[in-house]
Parts: sequence; C-alpha cells; structure tokens
Amino acid sequence: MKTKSNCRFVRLLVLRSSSATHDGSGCEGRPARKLTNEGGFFRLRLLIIFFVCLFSAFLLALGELLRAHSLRDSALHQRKDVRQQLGSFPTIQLEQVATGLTQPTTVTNAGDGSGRIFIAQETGEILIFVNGSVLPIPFLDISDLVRQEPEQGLLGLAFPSDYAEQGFFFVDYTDLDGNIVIARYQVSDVDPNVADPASARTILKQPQGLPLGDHNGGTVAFGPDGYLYISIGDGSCCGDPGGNAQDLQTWLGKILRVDINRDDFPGDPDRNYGVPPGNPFVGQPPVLPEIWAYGVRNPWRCTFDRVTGDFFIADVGQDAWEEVNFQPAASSGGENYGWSVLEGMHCYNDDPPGSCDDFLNGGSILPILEYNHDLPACSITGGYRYRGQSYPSLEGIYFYADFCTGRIWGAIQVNGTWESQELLFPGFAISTFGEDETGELYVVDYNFDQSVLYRITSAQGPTPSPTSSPTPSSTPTPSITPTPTPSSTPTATPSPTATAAVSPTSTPRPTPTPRARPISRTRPTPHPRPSR
Ligand SMILES: [Ca+2]
Ligand SMILES: [Ca+2]
Repeated sequence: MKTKSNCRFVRLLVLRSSSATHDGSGCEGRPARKLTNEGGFFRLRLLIIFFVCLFSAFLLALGELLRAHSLRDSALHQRKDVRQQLGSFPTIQLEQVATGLTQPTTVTNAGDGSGRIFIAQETGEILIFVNGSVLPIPFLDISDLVRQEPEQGLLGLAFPSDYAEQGFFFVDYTDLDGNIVIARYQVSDVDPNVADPASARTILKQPQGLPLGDHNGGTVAFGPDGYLYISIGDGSCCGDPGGNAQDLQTWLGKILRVDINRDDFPGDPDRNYGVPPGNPFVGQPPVLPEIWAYGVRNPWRCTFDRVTGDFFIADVGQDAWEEVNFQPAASSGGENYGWSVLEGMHCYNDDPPGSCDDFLNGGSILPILEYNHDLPACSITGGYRYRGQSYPSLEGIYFYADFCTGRIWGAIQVNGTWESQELLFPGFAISTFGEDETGELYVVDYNFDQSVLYRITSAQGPTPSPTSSPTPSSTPTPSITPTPTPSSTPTATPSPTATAAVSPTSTPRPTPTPRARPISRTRPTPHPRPSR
C-alpha cells in the first residue's frame, strides 16, 4: 500500500528525470495511467534506483566491517610494538665499585659537583666514596644514637638542592628508644668530607610501639618543590592491627611532606619544620597536616624522577604482594595507596565489609607494578628511574628489586601501561639502589660487613661521552654476568598492569669480597625483611 510520502518521493524522482507530467505510480491525487511502455520504463528506472541504493548500503556495511578489522589489526600491531620494545629491554651488568661496606641502606649524592657518593650504613655511619675508594674517616658517625636492631638503625639520607651553599643534610634513623627520628646535620666548616656531629637538630620524631614497631619506612627525599618527603611505616609488624595506615590522625603508614626551612612550632624542640600550605589536609583537624599521602605499609625506598619529578613509592607487602606506586609530579597529594584494606591489587582486610570493592574500584590508588611471593620473592626494594648519560639503552627504565632473592627488574611505561621484565638475577640481598650526580645508578649487595656496592651498566656498552660517571673504580672491576633473560611469564593479575617477569633460573651468588672495613656486626637478620 502506498503512502502519501512514497508518492511524493516517486513524483519527485519522475519530475527530476523527465519533463513528463505523469508518473505511472498510481498514487492518490493523480489519475492512474494505463500501463504503457513509458510507464514500464519508469518502473524499470525505479527498480534500478532501488538496487543502486541496496548496493550502496552493502558497500557501506562492508566498509564498516573492513574498518573494524583494521582497528583490531592496528591494536594488535600496537601490542606487538610493545612486545618488540620489551624484547629490546637492555641486558644489564653489575660493575663492582666498593667492597667491605656494612649494611648500606642509602646510596646518594650531595648534588654539589664533587662527584662523591655518600653511603649511609644501617649501623649509623655515613661513608664517602670518591676517586675510586671509600674514605677511611666516616662523613658522619651516629652509631651511638642508633638502635642496632633488625629493620632499625640509620635508614635514610638526603641532601637538599642548596647543600653546596648551606651545608645541611638530613638523616632518618631509629633512636635507642625506637623512635623514628628525622634530623638535620651540617658539614664541617673546614673539611667537606666530615660533618659536625654536634650540629644535630631534630626535625621531627615519631614514637614506635616497640617491640612490634619494625615498619619504619626510612626514606627521606627532597622533591622538586624543595620540600622534604618522609616515608613512615605502619608501626606494626603484621597486618597493621591498629589501622594506622588508614588513620589520618597518625603519621604511621604515611608519606609526610614538610618544609625544613621553617619552624612552625617554636615552643617544641622536637618539631622543627613548617607545614607547606599546599599540603592536602591543611586546615582539616584532627587530620594531621604533615600528611602528604597515606595507606602505605612499609615504604622502602621512594625516589623522585630527576627529570619529570614523578615520585615512585615502593611498598613492602605482607604475605603475598610487593608493589610500586607511581605519583605523578602534578599530584597535589592526598593519595590513598590502599593498605591495609588492599595488599597490592588484592583484598587483604575487608573491614568494614565492602572496603575492598570500594578500594579496587576507584577508592584508592592501585600500584603500577606488583609481584607475588610465589616467584619466590618476599620484600621489595624500590629503585630509581635511570636518567644517566652513559647508557642510553637504560633511559627511562625504573629499576627495582626483591631484597630476599636478589632479582632486579626494569619497568617502562609504554602507551600508558607499565611493563616490567626481570633484567638480572644476581641472587644477593639487595637493600637499596643509589644514584650519583650524573644519574648513574648503583645497587647494594647487603652482606653485613662484606657488603658490596655495584654500578649498573648495560651490556650494550657506554656511550663514548667523556661525561660518564665521576666515580671510577681504581681497581679492576669484575662484572656479574647476567643470566640470559628467559621469556617472561607474567603472573596472573586482574589488572592490565603487567607484573614482574618470572625467571625460573638463578645465578650463583658472587663470592663475597674480602672485608675492607673490620666492623663487627654479626646479627643474621637482614633488613628490611617483611614481617609476617
Ligand atoms: Ca620547634
Ligand atoms: Ca597499596
């Protein structure tokens, strides 16, 4: 049955195709013409038009189909590019730099152009490595102030950007009473290789609930904003029973940010800092205004990307998952990294019920990387993003390791996704990474009084640039030959974020080098072994 609109359409076609005043359609308002040859011709034309339209529609549908296939192929190709890039992860090696160290916990530089590497030891000494050797006199020795227990001691060291002018530097240690202490010291007026032990000034203290208080955090690091960032563990041994990490009325389980150039508490000798006005919880009592981020368990080695200012926070897990969190430089703070509701990207304590679902679905910041204890592994040591000049193949790679098993991974961000691969399996206890003034990276074999400092190099070799590290070793430098990197076997996670690669092989531990510094410390418990 024809409608009026159909008729109008047919008439329009006829009018446009012919000057004839009849259309042969039999539509209302027009007297039907007797079928003639002319009428048949028009019907044929309509049929042709119909089939042309049908064919066009078919072509359109075919085009869409081909486009969909093309998009899928593009995505697959993109993925292949990622894999190809992963396949080009560099082969790294370790070049021995210094031996005979004692439980190094921080390796850093003063940024003063001296080329010195400062090595903080858990026992309380800060040593200087320069011109190929460790200076015999410690830069600072506060071993009489430091609690000599596992996971305690001198844990952190940081130099502000104006160190060359002001001479102040900052340490993080646990004192004899178990308190976490952040303190400022000053270099000697007469000897740049010696600090003045009498110059101590407490920045802040955090009491710990001994004997369980073995999650001390231990990072002090200056951000690109010039403020001091301090990582503090949840203060427990196991499972954060006090709920400290999610409690905004305690510093335990937090990253703090303070201004070391002010004293907002003139009447308090244990609080000598200012609260940056931009801190996320300023003016929200009883929330503590020093808190920058929260929900961490025992952040062990947190570092800033010296190029971008992004902040990497490695957090030691409880029973199953080790993680790395990423805080972009543009962050205004206030991130909740999930502990103890989550461990990595997995529910740990669903209290109150529903918390895990909430935290996993936008209620917290999930890590960019995680790995499981089944590797086996047990305790993450956060590292640095390589920004040195000597090994272009390492550019932009974030290094991290497992303390217990001695695996070293590299991670890169490709198309917004972090991908990770095991780069070396030296098999020794890795307590910390380090960075020198030029951005070259180091890693520590934590072996009590036979600890070794290695420099990370690439098997692809250095560039011929004369601006390579200012800290050459004066002795022949044996290298640890890397294991061939096996094809990665990612652990299963519900997240698109890749987990660290699994290597089924292990490399024999290198033979410990002879001790150079006869410091007696025989306690067998290494740091920072995660609590159970
Ligand atoms: Ca004060
Ligand atoms: Ca977390």
